[in-house]
Amino acid sequence: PRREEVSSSLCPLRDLRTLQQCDTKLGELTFSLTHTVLVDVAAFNKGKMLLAQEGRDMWHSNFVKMPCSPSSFMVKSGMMKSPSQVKRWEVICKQLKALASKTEVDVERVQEAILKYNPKYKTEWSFDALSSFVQSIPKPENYSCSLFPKIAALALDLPKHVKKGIPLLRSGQTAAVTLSQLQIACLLANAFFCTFPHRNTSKPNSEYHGYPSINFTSLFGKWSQRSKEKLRAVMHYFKVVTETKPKGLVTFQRQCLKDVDRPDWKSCAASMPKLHVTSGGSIEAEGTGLLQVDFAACQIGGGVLGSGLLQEEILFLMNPELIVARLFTEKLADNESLIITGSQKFSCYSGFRDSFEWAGPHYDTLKRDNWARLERQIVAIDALHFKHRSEQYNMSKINRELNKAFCGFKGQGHETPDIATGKWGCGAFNGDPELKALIQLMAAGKARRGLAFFTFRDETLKRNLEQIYTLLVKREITVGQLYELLENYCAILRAQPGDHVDLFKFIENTLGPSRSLL
Ligand code: AR6
Repeated sequence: PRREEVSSSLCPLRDLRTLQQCDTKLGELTFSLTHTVLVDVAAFNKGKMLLAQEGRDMWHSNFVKMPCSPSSFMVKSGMMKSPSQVKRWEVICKQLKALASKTEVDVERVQEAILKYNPKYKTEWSFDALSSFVQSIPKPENYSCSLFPKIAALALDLPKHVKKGIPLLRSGQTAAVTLSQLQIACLLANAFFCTFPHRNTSKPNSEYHGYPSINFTSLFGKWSQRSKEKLRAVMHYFKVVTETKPKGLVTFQRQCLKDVDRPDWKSCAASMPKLHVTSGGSIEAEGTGLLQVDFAACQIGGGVLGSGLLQEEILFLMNPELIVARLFTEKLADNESLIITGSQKFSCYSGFRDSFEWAGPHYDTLKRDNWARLERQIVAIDALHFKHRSEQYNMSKINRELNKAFCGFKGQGHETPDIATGKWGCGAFNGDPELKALIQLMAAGKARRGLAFFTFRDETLKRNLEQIYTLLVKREITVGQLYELLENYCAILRAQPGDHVDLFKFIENTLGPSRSLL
């Protein structure tokens, strides 16, 4: 009986509000100074037609420098002639057309093509992983060599599909970009063939220093079990989008929490939000329809094009359209988040890290909103990375995490879905799951949104979180009061560094155990 009473303040998953249940009052598709739409808005509103919005090339520091820009040049040295400047896109076209005209090409040809317009990297770039991948897949299910020409053809269509400049989502700005899934596929096909100019180095003084990498070269180099499974997911995506043109739109919105909007946490009178806790399931499956938290790196997508294979990288591999965010999203600052609406899930997986495996296709059955976006919303928030666990029990760090989570959770004026999250910042980033759970509860409380918390098989955390939440609710603790409890907790840890008490224990000791409530 006690157990039942303890869980009584928790809510079942079905009581949380999904995107499908929200009246978002979208209206017609519109663009604005801070929302760039890369499809023709009039044609879309008339008949849901997805045509590229006319525009001009923007070889400019506020825009993505495009591979097909007439301003993109490279030096070509001929055997007999002295070096001369040529339009880079002409070289790219020549190479990709040669690939696209074949029914099958091998990895050596792909490599040769890529290096023709990236000659500087001839000795640096390896294609070991890509060729081992192709060799490792048994013949009947090995479609790679016939897929390369199709990816090349898709990449070549860039000037046809993307005519308007793609603005960079820069730090300090709240701004959004909406593109069609076909435009994304075409951009990713270009990333696959490493055509994006000025994006191959991240040296401190380089132009795109504050941006994640986008050309796929780092995925092709070092062979490992991880790279094999990653390439399976990526190739599957290209197989699907080259067979059937995807039909919707996706919006990427950078949200910046201005100083004036920063909550005064200590005086916040909001109560605890609705909470569902489960040790089974995952954010991306059972959390479908909720705002799904991406346990992000400040460089969006983290190590997805390298060797990383944690929650964020797996999410990006299952929904590869998310990878395009790397093209235009500057590193997230402490007060920023990125919200992605409408991305499609193409694959399923099993395992995590080294046990990760691509587990086959996923067929999305989600409905689309008025803007033809699949009803899936993901928010990228990057937690702090603590080298030493003790660093996190510090109010300036806690404030940073509260504001970061709030920046991801705060709505945009209309009805919003509740949130699916879990041990944000508690794996690679070494956070304390108890502290991070409370921080997320507080941010959700302030944003007036419920939480579904997936502990990812952590039974102890599930039990303890249920218990502490019940205590907080029964004692009618507000977000501000919980903030004060955290202040006291940090003060005690500072005063008695050797004497670590768990956070939940400390709260129970302070408020009196939930048992006394029953
Ligand atoms: N659903 C719910 N919980 C999950 C899931 C899932 N699908 N996957 C993992 N977990 P981690 P971080 C749990 O380490 O500490 C990436 O490289 C699981 O218990 O991915 O914020 C990013 O790019 C796991 O231990 O998040 C960043 O660089 C815990 O969530 C960095 O990792 C934390 O997952 C972020 O690290």
